[in-house]
Amino acid sequence: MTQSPYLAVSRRLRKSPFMSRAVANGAKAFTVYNHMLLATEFESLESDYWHLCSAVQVWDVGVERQVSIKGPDATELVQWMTPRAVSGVANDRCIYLPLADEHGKLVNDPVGIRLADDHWWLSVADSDVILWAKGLARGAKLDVQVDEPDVWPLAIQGPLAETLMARVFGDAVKDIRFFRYQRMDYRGHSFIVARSGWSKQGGFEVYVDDIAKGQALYDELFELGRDLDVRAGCPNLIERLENGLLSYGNDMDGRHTVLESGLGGFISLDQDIDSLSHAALRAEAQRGIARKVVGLVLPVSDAPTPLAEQPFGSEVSEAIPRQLDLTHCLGSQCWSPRYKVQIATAILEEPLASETHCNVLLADGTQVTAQICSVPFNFEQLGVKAAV
Ligand code: THG
Repeated sequence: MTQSPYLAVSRRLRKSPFMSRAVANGAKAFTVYNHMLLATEFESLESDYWHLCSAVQVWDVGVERQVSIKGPDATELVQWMTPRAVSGVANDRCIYLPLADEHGKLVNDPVGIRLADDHWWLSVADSDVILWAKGLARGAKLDVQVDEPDVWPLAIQGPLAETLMARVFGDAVKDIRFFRYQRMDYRGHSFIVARSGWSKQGGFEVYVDDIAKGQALYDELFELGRDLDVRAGCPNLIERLENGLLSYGNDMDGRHTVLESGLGGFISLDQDIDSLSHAALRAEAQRGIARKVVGLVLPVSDAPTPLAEQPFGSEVSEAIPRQLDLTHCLGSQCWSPRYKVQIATAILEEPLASETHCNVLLADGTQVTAQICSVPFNFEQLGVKAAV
């Protein structure tokens, strides 16, 4: 039997200051994200999921790199990069910002953090936003400094996250509203603490900019959370897909426009803003959106079945295929232990995208009928009941 290949980890795969703790706490699998390693699984995808939905987890999300944009023209540059209006964003706010190029194609979808009138962090998903930002700044001769500071976010997620965070930071964390942040003292260091994070179970993110204090914080969260069954965790595929959190590079990428990616609700097309993608996106909205991210619900009864192999670069282009070959358009997929169905995203051309059903050819050659729906999934509307 041939041994399966392993990933050779060199210095180019950067590590966060919490890497050894994640491994000691049982991280089993990693992916590569922003040239760093990101854990994807601890005990198992499914048991991580149930735990996340019922307790509290500490996630090393140091891969969420900060692109710092600072200077008199900082807001001008950020506005150029996103079709969402940003000038009115207050200095204690986080805001979800689709970034798009002059064709309206999605470059990234960071959380923007406004630190000061002239200072932003873009907490980026997996693409090299910093190079694009530097190029735009240079080309337009903007007075800004663009760099990547040593900041490694830690996420505290789950229904008991607030209880745990209050034990460490005091009851004041309870006053932080969704997508707002406050500077909170921890052993004499001021950390940015936001109510945010890549799950729908509630929680916080601490932007760790001091390694020693951050590691002490990590350890203290585990000490003070023992009775809450705190565990190390990571963004969970099942939880985020069930709840419709899209992942750049998985569900959509630089080949797709902001509107095709289903992010039209997060942009300001009716406002006159100076943004690189504005004209292209307005024209697309007027013309009609040719394809879009949809959800698929497949009545596959047994646990994780691979739906299709997905070589990068292929795109579906037929009109309504009688039998959809997911090789060409599949995004993320997982088995939902709550709803006992397979769920996935796909990018489908119109008019197929607006249909309610299609036949899908699975990797093993069998064919099933899938429901097509919008994302986030509305399981009740689809007639899919939680089994637990
Ligand atoms: N936190 C931080 N940085 C990040 C992420 C994060 N960088 C990478 C990635 N995640 C960026 N993408 C997203 C996508 C969705 C959300 C956050 C970051 C999100 N969306 C909410 C939703 O869809 O319900 C709320 C959006 C809103 O209402 O504005 O939270 O998680 N630091």
